[in-house]
Amino acid sequence: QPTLKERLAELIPVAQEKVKAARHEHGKKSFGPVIVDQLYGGMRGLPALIGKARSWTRVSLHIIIVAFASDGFGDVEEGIRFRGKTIPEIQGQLPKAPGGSEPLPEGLFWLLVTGEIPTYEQVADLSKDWAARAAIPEFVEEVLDRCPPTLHPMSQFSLAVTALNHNSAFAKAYAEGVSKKEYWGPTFEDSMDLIAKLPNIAGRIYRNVYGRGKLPPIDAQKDYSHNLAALLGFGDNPAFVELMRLYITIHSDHEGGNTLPSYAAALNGLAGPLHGLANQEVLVWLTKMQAKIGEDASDEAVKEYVWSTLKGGQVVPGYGHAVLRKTDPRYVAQREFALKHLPNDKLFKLVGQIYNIVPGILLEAGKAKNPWPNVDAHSGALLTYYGLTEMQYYTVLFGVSRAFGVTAQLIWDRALGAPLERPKSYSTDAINKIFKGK
Ligand code: CMX
Repeated sequence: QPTLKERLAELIPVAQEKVKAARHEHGKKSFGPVIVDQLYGGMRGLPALIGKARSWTRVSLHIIIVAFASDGFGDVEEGIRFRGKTIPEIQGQLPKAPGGSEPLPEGLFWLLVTGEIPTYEQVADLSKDWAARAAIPEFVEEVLDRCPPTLHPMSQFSLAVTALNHNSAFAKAYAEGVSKKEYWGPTFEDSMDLIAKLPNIAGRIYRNVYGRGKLPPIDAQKDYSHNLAALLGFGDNPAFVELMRLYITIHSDHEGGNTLPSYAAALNGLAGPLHGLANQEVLVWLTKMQAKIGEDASDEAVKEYVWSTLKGGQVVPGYGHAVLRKTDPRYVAQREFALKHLPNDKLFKLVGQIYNIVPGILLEAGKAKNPWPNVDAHSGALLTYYGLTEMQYYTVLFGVSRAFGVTAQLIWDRALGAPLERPKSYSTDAINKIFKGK
């Protein structure tokens, strides 16, 4: 059976030819009009990129452009797809750990990179490969150890990833004058190294910031999520390990980026409160709600609290989406996990109660285009249940997962020689001038 890199080496020339042929045949065809509102509206809905490690079909044309601030939604109604597969499909088809029922993120990475479902053996080999690459350079450990615990975990995360660039295989190959045709090889190595090292970075930040003692070593016999859970201090809880497998799998899909430092920049984008930091904000909001109206509050009391949030000019965190127009399937996957593992948990019940209440209120308020919950509305309640209660840390886990999607795209960007993306901007004066008298 081929390794991931061997399989990629087979797939890349075929994909290169396919792109060449598509450009030859369709290159000069118009993709439709761009309207001024799309310029003011953050380029939403503007077809401007080709998805490379996602689906090659119709859906890839719907992806949104802002490379570091957007999820890869295939279809706004249907929701997210990974290489054309829905979340329930990947849950059914990807290999599981012995005794586990959630997909292994190793398999998801294989799927994102190749478009194919791997065998269990191929996934197990990836687990071993990542375990072997997991150590981080000593100076990166020192950078993290010297961060004050008051520095937000996401800032620490971004710092550490930027520092990893010191050992970048791509940077080295580039400096040595590697041919453009060979770019994808060192990029693949960087991607594998990055993913492999994230548990040690995330674990170190968690333990440093919250005083949780020393990191255990990586266990080369265990899968990625098991090691991540162990580094955080939850390796003895099989349900938490399962949660990590699901969590890393469903948070992964994303646009690409150019280099390791771009992934660090992506982390900074993810750390915005209306984006990835919303999973922290949801828990902050829920905790404040519980403090104000109690743990078993009535629907009326919850409604009043939601309205008071809106009237205070704030958003309801965890609801709405820039692209999606229905309940986020990643929310659904997490809800199903909760129904299986923690059906009677009070916080989960509150999350469910809010699910019944908030969409109606957002519809009545009449502004949000999507009144339904997004991925961030649920994850914090699951982590809290297992004792990972430090909400400021949550987006770090989100960022670990995102590396899978970003690097899968990155490898293909290099393989296909994708250009830097440079969307053009206009001033309002220029818009007025262009359309004067039209
Ligand atoms: N609560 C209150 N108002 C909301 C809202 C919410 N959850 N979602 C949207 N709105 C408001 C917007 O603030 C906007 O108001 P203004 O016209 O006054 O500016 C209006 O409804 C229209 O917004 P939209 O087109 O529906 O949504 P956007 O594409 O502008 O923004 C998002 C999308 C996610 C930023 C927004 O829905 C939001 O702020 N949600 C809460 C934060 C959140 O959960 N973010 C996580 C998203 C998932 C992720 O990216 O990780």
